[in-house]
Amino acid sequence: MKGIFSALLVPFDDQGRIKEQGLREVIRNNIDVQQVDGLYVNGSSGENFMLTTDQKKQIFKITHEETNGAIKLIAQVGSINLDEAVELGKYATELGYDSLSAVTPFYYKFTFDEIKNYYETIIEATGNNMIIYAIPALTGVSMSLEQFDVLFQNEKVIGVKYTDGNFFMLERLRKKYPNKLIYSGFDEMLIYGAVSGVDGAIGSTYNIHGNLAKQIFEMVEQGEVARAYEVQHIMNDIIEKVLELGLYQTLKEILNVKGIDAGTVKQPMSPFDSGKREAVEKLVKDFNL
Ligand code: NGF
Repeated sequence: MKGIFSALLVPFDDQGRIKEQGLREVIRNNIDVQQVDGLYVNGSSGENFMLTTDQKKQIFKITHEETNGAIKLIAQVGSINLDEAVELGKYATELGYDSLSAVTPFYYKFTFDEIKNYYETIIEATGNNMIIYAIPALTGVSMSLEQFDVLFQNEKVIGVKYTDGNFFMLERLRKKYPNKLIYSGFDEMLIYGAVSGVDGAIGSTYNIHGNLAKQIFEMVEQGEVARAYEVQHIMNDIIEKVLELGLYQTLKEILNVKGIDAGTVKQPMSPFDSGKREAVEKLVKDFNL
């Protein structure tokens, strides 16, 4: 369960339907070209929170089928509809996903006891392992070290996907929990996570440059931090441009330019602005994506 995981992008048509063949192409690119160690399925990058339960199941199924055991699979099943989270957790577990993950429940100001109960309910109903998905910038839920302590007491809680820039907290978690899996969440900060001793990283941009992320990770493991930093500079030149042009739209357009059918994003997100196509073509060419 260690290494670089792409947060899987999901191709949609302009009616918001999943493009199955395109999804298979995006998965193959991750396995064959980016050579990532695993996929994080139905996360933010999969536009999960805009999908129906059936669509989420369809994505779990196609991904499981296409990967066919070649790489590890984490199923993000979190939802503020706990019944849905349990249903998806059971579904992914039956398919054979290596672990579940669930975003901290958001929108309402849930108490910590409610958050704890949410995780325990999914774990008890599925019997599967759980990776906490902490992403305070989007959920507004920022957990303290003491709260992580409580959740980590459950041995089925095997780790955390930590999408935050609080490296003090990351260091504290690493020191206290050498045996829990910690995944770094912000791709543009991968090197800091790697230096802090994370077990892996999960991110959207690895769909287009997972190979660079793997280099950073391996170089840091070999103590070659200066070289790793050079690669992070390259990765961040790409990410900076992607963020400027629109995150998921541009990642998909990069894949489209490369001949992989990544489709478009789902409404209410706006589709890629075709006026920016030339900038994307230049990015693909300049960075040999
Ligand atoms: O897309 C976001 C939103 N974050 C992702 C990642 O942490 C979560 C990150 O890779 C994710 O991809 C998922 O749950 O599916 C960023 O896209 C990347 O660092 C660019 O900022 O915060």
